[in-house]
Amino acid sequence: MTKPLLDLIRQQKIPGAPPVWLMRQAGRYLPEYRRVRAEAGGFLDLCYSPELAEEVTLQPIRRYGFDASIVFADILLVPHALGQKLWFETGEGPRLEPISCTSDLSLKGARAHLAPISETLSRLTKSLPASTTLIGFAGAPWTVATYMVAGRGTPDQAPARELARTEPEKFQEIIDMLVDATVDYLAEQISAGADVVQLFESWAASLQGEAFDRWCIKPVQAIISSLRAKGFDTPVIGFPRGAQGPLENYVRRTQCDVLALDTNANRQEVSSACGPEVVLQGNLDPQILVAGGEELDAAIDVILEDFANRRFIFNLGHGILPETPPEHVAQLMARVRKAS
Ligand code: 1CP
Repeated sequence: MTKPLLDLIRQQKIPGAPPVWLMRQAGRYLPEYRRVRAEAGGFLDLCYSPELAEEVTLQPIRRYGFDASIVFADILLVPHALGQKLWFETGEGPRLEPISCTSDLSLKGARAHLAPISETLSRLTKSLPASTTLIGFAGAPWTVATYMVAGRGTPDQAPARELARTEPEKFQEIIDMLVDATVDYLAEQISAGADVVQLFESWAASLQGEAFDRWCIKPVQAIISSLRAKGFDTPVIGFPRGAQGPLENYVRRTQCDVLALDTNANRQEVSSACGPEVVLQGNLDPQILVAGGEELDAAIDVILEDFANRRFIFNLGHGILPETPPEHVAQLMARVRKAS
């Protein structure tokens, strides 16, 4: 049995209907997720319970038959594994005890701390349909560091940008530690069965020029080259959301295999700038998925047309919104699968 999404990345063939999955395809828009989440107690309990995390990972696959499944976890488990305090405020989101250097952090216990996520992946290799590609993931270092330094999500990432500007050596130590932890974490995920891994750079937009190069490109480049040096040829999806510079430059420098486009990326421009060896992923506006109806069908058709002559993976430009009606996801699947 072959895996259409993995095959698409590995081979140079353009298929009829593109493979499809959606960022945040497991989550609050699904009633069956909300039930398991309530049973688990807290969000972190869910992430660290392989049996429950396996179940919520499988839920959207059962419902919609996506071509890929992304392991249920969170990008903030890495700082947690390094020893930073992490908790989720109900209705608000993640909170960390802010740090400005690595002195209270350590790589030592990280692998053992993150072992439940590998266990979830290993269970999924047995429970997923044979045609479903299994995706592992981590946050890219800059994005994870923005949460570590601010202690929470911020609109402009000011605390991390400030630290990077005023104390670059200290900030570099945080980034270097994240690079090491992420290489180890992804290597464990691949060994446990991940076919592909995605690096989420959700806050690429707040850095420009040299800062973008130093804090976004170089760490991702270091992660990918370390994985290759360890003998892993697993495809890597890069997702520099809102990145200002030319995206073909990001691909060339980081050596990611797939470039995930955010909602605002210009498909035709990126498509002509990136060679045929680059697989693109994206980029339906999650708001249009909430809207549904003819507007959704039309938006899907434009994406299919823009990418018709190249290898691409259908996805959203960012995660599914919690208010998304589940039947709109079924509508999307029917529309994308009908393409040929
Ligand atoms: O049940 C709940 O209330 C928790 C909501 C939730 C979920 C379902 C959070 C909290 N994380 C997740 C799972 C998750 N997070 C997955 C796996 C599920 C899937 O995709 O099917 C993944 C890949 C992530 C990645 C993630 N976490 C990112 C990168 C992607 C993105 O959205 O930009 C980021 C920035 C986070 C941090 C985070 N975790 C949760 C929230 C609400 C946030 C954002 C906080 C903020 O910026 O304020």
